Amino acid sequence: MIRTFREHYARRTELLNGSWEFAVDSGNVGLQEKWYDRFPQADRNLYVPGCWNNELNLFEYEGVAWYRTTFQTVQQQNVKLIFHAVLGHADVYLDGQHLGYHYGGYTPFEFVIPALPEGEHQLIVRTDSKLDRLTIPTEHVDWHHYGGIIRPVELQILPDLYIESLKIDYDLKGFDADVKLQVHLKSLAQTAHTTTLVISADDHVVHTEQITVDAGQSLIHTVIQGWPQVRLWNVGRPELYTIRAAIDGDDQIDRIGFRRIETDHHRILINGAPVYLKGVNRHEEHPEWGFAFPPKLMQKDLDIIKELGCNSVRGAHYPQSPYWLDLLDEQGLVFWSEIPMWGAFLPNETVAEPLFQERALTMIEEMIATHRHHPSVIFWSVHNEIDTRTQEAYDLTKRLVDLARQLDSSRLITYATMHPLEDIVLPLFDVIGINKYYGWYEGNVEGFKDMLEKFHQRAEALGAGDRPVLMTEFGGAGIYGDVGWEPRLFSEDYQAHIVSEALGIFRNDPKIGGTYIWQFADIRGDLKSDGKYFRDRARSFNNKGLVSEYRKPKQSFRVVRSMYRSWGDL
Ligand code: ADA
Repeated sequence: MIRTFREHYARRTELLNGSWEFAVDSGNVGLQEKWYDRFPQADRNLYVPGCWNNELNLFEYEGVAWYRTTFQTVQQQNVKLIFHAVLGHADVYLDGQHLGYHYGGYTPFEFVIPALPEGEHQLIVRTDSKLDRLTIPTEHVDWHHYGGIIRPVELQILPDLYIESLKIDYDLKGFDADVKLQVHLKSLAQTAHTTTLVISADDHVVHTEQITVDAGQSLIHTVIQGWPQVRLWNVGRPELYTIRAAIDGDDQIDRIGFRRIETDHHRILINGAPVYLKGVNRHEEHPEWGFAFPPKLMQKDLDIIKELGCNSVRGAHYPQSPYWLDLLDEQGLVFWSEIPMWGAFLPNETVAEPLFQERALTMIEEMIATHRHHPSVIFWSVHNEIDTRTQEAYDLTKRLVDLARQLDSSRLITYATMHPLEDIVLPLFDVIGINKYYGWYEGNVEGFKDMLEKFHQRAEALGAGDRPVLMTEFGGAGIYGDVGWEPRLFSEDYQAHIVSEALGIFRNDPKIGGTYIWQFADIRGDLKSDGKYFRDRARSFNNKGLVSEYRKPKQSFRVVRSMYRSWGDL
């Protein structure tokens, strides 16, 4: 499942999920030997979507690997292949031809193949999960960076005139919305085609029109309408609209929710009402599935997060599955979406590199294109913990922020800083996220008070004193099952102690608009945890979860639940 609802009724779609042939290419000989033509003897079959680092004897493999499957067309057909997410570098070959290359990991890319002949087709993907100084994330990152085709591969059959995309924007005044619907039509035909465009909202037709698209042309058709008295999407009280654009033989469905996002008096306002954000950081990761997180477990993660009393989730540290965001849309939780630029050890030379910057800009663009219709998403975050004390970071940040604003002015632009007292980028943002670990990496929990006092003064001095501040990371490790009589380091007791003390301090600071505990669940740690970068990776896991990697609650979960639940949403 890609979404919780169907995206097409008219278009034929099929998931190429299942058993694909798989071969590791550690010597990187596949390209010279043209594996894309004659796939080698496969090492084994792997289930797609999946991560190879969960499979036998591939636990630590980082590098190149090849996947192969076949599919059938019953007549000559226009075909679209959508890769909903492949980690790292991906080269796609169809019947021995290179279709294209994509770099990234958590966003879709696609190819349209007009008039593909009838018969069996060989689809090959070369992936490379290797991290280096210019990948995003770079080689120094604090999660296990898996390899593989982590989200579904989809095959679609397109008519000669098809809908390339549907984009919906709106302006909201009270309960009245000015809605802008943009239907992007594409022709693969030899002659002009006239079709009837029908747009409906929740099964009511709102617009019908005859449209002609010339042979081989592309056309963006815009419809602007006033929709009075819309139902508003609110935290805890979600209201969704299903929008369908249909032409003869094709359609595209998406969902939106109407809400206005603002800030005032250090609070996030949704539809004019302040909402105190009670959240956790969630990696979309599990010991058995890696990043190929199955929908059933997303539902369970959400149930646990709701049980905890949260109204918000930070998607640490990359764009998460559309299915997950659909669930948040449906349940009325708000989401922080970010690109995987994880910077605690990111050198300034890397930050200034053109290739690194281009990759980051593309990631922003793809994240916004993929998630723009989800009402749950209220923040676009451009990076996490890069060295925002430097001019290099300022210059890159400005480019990323400008692009995000240009692509979507309806959301708040933010980031998470680990240098709150020296940071020079504060004024660029609508909202500021602070990551600090008093009581764990530095000092004791009381240290937050002093740091926050100084931070507020500094923000004021830089002209950013009015921004809501969110505590986007804090916490400490608690090894699941390690409980005792006193709060020792690494025990569940100590973790519960520092998390609850910190929450109390933040709740009493009127300039803090919400809290995201690091983190929801324990995650597999960095492969190269040789002690050089991290000091607390027992079991090679990041053990700061409120629940274990198998989602069993620790003491901290129970303590946070009683606090979050008693706080209300305001
Ligand atoms: C950082 C980082 C997280 C995680 C955390 C920790 O703040 O953003 O990804 O590494 O620290 O556990 O130390």
